[in-house]
Amino acid sequence: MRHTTVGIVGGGPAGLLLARLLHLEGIDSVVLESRDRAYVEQRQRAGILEQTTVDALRAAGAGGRMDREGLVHHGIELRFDGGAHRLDLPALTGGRSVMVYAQTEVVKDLVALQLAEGGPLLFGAEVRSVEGADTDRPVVRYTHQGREKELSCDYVVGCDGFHGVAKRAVPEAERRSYERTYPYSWLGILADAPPAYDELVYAHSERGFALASMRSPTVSRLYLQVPNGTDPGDWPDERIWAELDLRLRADGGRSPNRGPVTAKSVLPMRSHVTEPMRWGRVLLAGDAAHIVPPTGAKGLNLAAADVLVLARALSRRCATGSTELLDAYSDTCLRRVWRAEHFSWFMTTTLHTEPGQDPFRTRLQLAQLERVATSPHAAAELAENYVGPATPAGPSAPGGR
Ligand code: RFL
Ligand code: PHB
Repeated sequence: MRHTTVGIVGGGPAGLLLARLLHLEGIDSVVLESRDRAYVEQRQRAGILEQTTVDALRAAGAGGRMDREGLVHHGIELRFDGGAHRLDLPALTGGRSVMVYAQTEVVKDLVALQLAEGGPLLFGAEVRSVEGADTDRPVVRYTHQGREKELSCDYVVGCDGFHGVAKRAVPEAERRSYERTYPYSWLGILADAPPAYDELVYAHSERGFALASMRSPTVSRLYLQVPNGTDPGDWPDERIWAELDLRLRADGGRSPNRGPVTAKSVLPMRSHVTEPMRWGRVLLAGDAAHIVPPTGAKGLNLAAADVLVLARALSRRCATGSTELLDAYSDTCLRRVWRAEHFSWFMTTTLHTEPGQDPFRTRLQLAQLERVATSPHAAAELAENYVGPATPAGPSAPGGR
């Protein structure tokens, strides 16, 4: 049976970044990804990177194209009640900003690096189970090219997303799940149209939430709140543009620029945390352990934050034999996870309109948004959460091992 130091289940951003950080520490790993390369590289998802994620990608040697093509954003706009309010992120957070650089591009950069200089990254390798979490040699069972295979590991990291199998390595009696679903989804489109706004626009409206984001100076990414169970086929392009106009246009404001729609999909909204994030020699990272609704732009950033803590902990373990950081891994990550869960829930419930929402709730939402627009303290609270913590989490942050 093949053996590796760290078996990584899932080749999304969490798994790929972990493999890269371990490689730079001289720790070998194998990444097993069930999908093919094209699918993983084209999956439309996150767009906003916090500073610590940007720093992590640079430290991983994956920052070259990001620094050339990524768009640094110093503000976001909140639209509500017919008006618009800009949050100046650096002014409110002591100089921090975010970067717009799509997850698809992060994944492409990390895949290219891994294939060029890293350990094995197997596409089409579907993990069936992770066994022996409480032994010294956990085993990953997977199927590749029609054959059943096994990988013996010193540690296994489950980076296999919300529907992954790795979390089942934590005995059911010991696993705690916390979950919230929301009575609405997002319809997301990509359009070949220059973004009409310089910064992201988050719009509250009684017709439902809308978000104007971007992928590049020529590609817009736009979202509309829609009912759960919506069929994208019920939303021809013309209907989408008309609805975006109604929701995004503040008093005297501009409509989004229109252009050919190149992708259209509906995504449900969910909050979820699985605890603990470690059982024996199996550790969970990213969406495998926690999901946030996308309104706070936290999912990818949490995945990167977990992986930074984990790479440092595994590196300490390999260099010194100490399991101190590994022992602290779950608690260390969960502090940041729950902060992000709260922020994502807050942004979601403040900006969306529930089906049949009563006017009282709408007035509460507007009062909260008004508070952010008029109180520097409330604005700073939102901005700090949006740009994320200044340093990576962890007992030894920011850096030393
Ligand atoms: P992923 O990306 O889901 O990757 C998991 C990988 O594991 C593979 N896999 C398996 N492989 C082998 N064997 C198995 N049995 C396997 N089961 C699964 C899968 O094929 C996949 O490749 O999780 P990861 O790496 O933890 O990364 C998490 C992020 O993808 C996610 O949190 C973000 O995309 C969330 N998110 C956003 N996050 C942000 O930080 N900023 C944003 O602006 C933002 N916007 C978004 C988002 C997520 C969205 N959707 C679609 C949920 C916008 C959207 C619309
Ligand atoms: C995106 O660009 O896809 C995006 C940006 C901000 C969010 C969610 C998604 O809050």
